[in-house]
Amino acid sequence: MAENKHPSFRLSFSARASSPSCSTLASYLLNLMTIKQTNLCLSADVNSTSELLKIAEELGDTICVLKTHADIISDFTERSATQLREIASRKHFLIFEDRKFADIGSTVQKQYISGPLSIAKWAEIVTVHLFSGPGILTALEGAASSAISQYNMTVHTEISGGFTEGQQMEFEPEPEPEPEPEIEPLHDEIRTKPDWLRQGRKPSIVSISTTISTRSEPMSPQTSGQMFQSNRNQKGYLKEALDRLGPIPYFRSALVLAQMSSKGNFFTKEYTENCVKSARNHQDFVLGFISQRSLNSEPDDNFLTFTPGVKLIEPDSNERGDSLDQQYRNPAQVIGNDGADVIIVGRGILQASDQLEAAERYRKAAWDAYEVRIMK
Ligand code: S5P
Repeated sequence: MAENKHPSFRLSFSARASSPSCSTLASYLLNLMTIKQTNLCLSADVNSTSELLKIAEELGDTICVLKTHADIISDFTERSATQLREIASRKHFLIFEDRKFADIGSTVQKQYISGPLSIAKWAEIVTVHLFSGPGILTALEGAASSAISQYNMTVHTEISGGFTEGQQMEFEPEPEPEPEPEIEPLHDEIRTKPDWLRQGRKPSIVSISTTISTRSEPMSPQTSGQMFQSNRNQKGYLKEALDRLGPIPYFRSALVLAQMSSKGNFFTKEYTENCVKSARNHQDFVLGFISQRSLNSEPDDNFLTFTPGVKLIEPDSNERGDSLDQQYRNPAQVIGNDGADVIIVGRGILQASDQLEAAERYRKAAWDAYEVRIMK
């Protein structure tokens, strides 16, 4: 019953983006979703870089987030990440590496920022299990802060221009590897949210091909929510609104796995509640949850709910899962009834004969369910 739902159930994404409790990245994502009218995250569970880049290129306009499992891509290198980042900035979606960190703090810091994957360099979002206790969030947040500081102190040349339709993809030569960032403890002055944002202002990012040092500039509150109310029918709206939103800010966030979609999983109510309590202590870093329903319960909670185990299922179909205990529900059910914000879809799109048509169907189903929900 909508009457008993948390306020975030009925608030628009753009209104939630303006909330003071919203981190820079969450605010950016919510505004991006509003502009592109998509709350679809594609789970790009493919085995090669070429498949990954092809699907990102072809479906990038329909999604707000692209989720990877880099460790199943047989030829994944730093260059794959650079190429994916180029598509993400041109097609406007965030990258989410579904790493499911679960070890002690010292180990996850290394897994996050170094090794062959060096995830912190290219993925805005990662997933984390809290089996090892809430300290894992402190560790990852510290490593994220170090990666951000390192980035801000380095001169970056971004690929500009992009590809024109039909142009063969040619990629930049492998860049010189950057030195591994030193992992610093989380000091108050090194936070993922800068002072100007704490004062209630949202970022404007100046887009130039070469940027030095701090890239987020304080500025007018122009980029607040209502500016991004959908008005897609207006000619040129999409490009203009995306230009105004600016490039993806260099921040890092985590999604806490608080519930899973698989049958017979061992997640208990108490464990899920502890995940939420821990997340509240890391609001700048925790974007939200991987869960089957919204877990916002305190008045100020503004976590985003990403829900996997989603498929467009015909009422009389028996496709409610796979042979390995995955369970599926419809977008309307998870968004409309259970307050999910973003649906995560893999095989429902990847196995379709026309992936673009399928992605558009999922995008529309999820967006329609969201619009109905906020009008309740
Ligand atoms: O509880 C979960 C959590 C995750 S992140 N259930 C899931 O299925 N996932 C991920 O979502 C899973 O690792 C896979 O990448 C995706 C679902 O894929 P699909 O093909 O079943 O849609």
